[in-house]
Amino acid sequence: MEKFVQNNPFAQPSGTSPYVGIATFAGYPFWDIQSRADAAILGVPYDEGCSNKPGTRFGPRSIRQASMLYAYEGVEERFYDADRRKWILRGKNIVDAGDVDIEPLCRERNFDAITGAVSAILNKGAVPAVLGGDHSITYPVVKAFSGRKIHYVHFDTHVDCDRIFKSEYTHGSPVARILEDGLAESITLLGIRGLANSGNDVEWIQQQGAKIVTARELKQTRLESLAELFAEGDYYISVDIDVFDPTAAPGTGTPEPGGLLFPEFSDLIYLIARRGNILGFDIMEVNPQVDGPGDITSHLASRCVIELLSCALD
Ligand SMILES: [Mn+2]
Repeated sequence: MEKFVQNNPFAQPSGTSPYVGIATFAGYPFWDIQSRADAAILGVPYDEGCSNKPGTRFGPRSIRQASMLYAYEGVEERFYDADRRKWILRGKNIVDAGDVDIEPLCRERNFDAITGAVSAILNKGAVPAVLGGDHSITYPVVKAFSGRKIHYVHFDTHVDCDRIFKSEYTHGSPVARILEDGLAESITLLGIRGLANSGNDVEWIQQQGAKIVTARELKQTRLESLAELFAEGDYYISVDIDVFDPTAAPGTGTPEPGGLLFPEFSDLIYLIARRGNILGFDIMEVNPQVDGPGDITSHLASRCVIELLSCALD
């Protein structure tokens, strides 16, 4: 009878049923920190920086759950991208590093733990793939890249350089913190739109040298002519799920009409990957508490992670 009891709940799925077992990202194995990995998924269930609807602390768990849709087959058979008619991530060693241990109301301690966990992944030569959480945590994540001369690309409805709130560490200000600390060679903000941006912030961040391409501009510009935006070099890509249109991503705290759809996003990150190396990335602001039927926001986020993994590793 004992043969029917799994000794290791994180054992590689046999390749038939995505609903069996404890969810890791897409059923990838839990990380044994001594072993080599090409990329490591890291959850950061922190949402104390949120200024509107809370709940993104449940984002990592929800994205993992949705990502099990892609665990039908064993890792050797993954993945065939039927849309691009090619194999992606074949032979890549991807692991799930679990979550950063978050303590309520300990912002400094939590940010240090986040920087530490990302540094541990980088020190092993792996690409960190971070699941948020609210967008404030991109700042401690990017801190782990200090000294690496990264180009920082920020997909978001909002410019995230708020200078109104008394706290400097809300989900509305990671871009300002990254800029001030000199963590990025360049800053490019993509998909900006809507009425929830302060006009003063939009003008200020451009005066600091950041490039902005609005959602409407992205839709109306030929992809090839956007290539010159991206210098050759190393990249960190941060994705606020609210860059997508709310019809595609309703499960987020600050939705705004007029956003991107998945093929547009996919083409943009492929374009960036053609110009440079993606050293790390995050998907932030998925809030399953306000998601639509079918958990579509978590499903979209999990698909974005796989797309970004492919751009970073293939
Ligand atoms: Mn944001």
